Amino acid sequence: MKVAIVGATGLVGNVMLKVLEERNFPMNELLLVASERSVGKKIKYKGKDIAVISIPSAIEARPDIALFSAGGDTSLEWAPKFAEVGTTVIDNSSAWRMDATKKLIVPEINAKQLSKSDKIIANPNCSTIQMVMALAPLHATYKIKRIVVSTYQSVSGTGIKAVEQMENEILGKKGEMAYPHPIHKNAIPHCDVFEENGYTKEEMKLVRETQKILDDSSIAVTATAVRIPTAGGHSESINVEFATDFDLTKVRQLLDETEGVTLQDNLDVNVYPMPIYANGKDDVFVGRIRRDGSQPNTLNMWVVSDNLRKGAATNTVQIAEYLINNNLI
Ligand code: A2P
Ligand code: 11C
Repeated sequence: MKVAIVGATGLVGNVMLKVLEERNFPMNELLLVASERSVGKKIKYKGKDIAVISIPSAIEARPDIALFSAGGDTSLEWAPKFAEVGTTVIDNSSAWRMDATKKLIVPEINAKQLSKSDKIIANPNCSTIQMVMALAPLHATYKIKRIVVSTYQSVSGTGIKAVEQMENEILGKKGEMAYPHPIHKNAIPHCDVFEENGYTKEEMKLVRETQKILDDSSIAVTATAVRIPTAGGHSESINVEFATDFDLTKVRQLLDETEGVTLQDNLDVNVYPMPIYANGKDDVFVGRIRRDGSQPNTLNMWVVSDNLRKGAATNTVQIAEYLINNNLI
C-alpha cells in the first residue's frame, strides 16, 4: 500500500500521521504532501524523516490511497486528478460531502455502502461525526424525529491560526486574529461563515450531513454552533425526540454496546464527558443522559469527542482500513 497525506503539515494532517503510526497502518510507502511553500520540509514518521513533496509529484507517484486535509478548494481541484490515476481519495474537507455521487462515511454506521468504484469518499464534519456516533444506535431502535443540538467547539477545529490567537490572548500578546472577536474568556456563536438563512455553515452541516449519514431526510435537525476557549475536543448538548418511547436503562445499554462510544455517566462521582479528558482519545464520550420532562419521547445528553481524532483523522484512517480489509482498493 502506498499512502499519501495531502495537507501533512496541517493540524489534521499531523494527527493523521500519529494515528497511522499508532494503528500500525499497513503500508510500504508514505508520501507527505503540502503546498509548494512546504516542499522539502522534513516530517518524522516512525522515527524516520520524510521530505514533503508537492501535489503534482504525489500524483505522479500514483498512491493507492490519499488522505486529504488541505481545505475544500485544494480538494475540489486535486482529488479528481488523484482519482484519475487510480488513487482512492478520502477527503476531510466539506467539498464533496453533499455531492449526491459521493458517499459520506462514518465507518461504524455506514461503511457497508462503500464499493471499489468509490474513488472520492467524504469524511463528515467533526461536530456531525460525534453526534451521529451517539445517535445512530438510538435511531435504529427508537427512530429519531427531531434533534436540537448546541455545540461548544474548541479552537483547534478552526486551525493553527485560531490556536495561536487563543495562546496570544492568554499571554496578553498581540497577533493575527482568526476570529472577528477575542476567544479567550469568550464564547462566539459563530463557527464557519453565515449562510443566507441566518445559520452558519457549521450549523447547516449538522443538519444536512446528519440526514445523509443516517439516510433519513425526515429527521428534523436544528443547531446552534458556538466556539469556546478550549484547546481541543468539541462538546454538544443534544436534545433528541424519538417516534417511540424509550427506557433509560436500555438507552445506556445501547450506547455502552456501541463500538467507538464510551459511556461516562455517573453523577454520584461527578463523571460526565469533558473535553479536557476526551482530547487525545479516539472514542466519542456520552453522559448526562436524562429524560426531557417537557415533552414525550425526548432525551437530553452531552456528547464530547476529540475533533481532530474521531472528528477528522481517526475517522479518515478507519475508512481507509475498512477499504483495505474489504479488498475495496
Ligand atoms: P502548507 O503547510 O504548505 O500551507 P490547516 O488546516 O492546519 O491550516 O492545514 C492545511 C494543510 O493544507 C497544510 O498542510 C497546507 O500546507 C495544506 N495546503 C493548503 N493549501 C494547499 C495547496 N494549495 N496545495 C497543497 N496543500 C495545501
Ligand atoms: C470547526 N467543524 O470546528 C469545524 C472544523 O467542515 O471539516 C472542520 C470544518 C469542516 O470549526
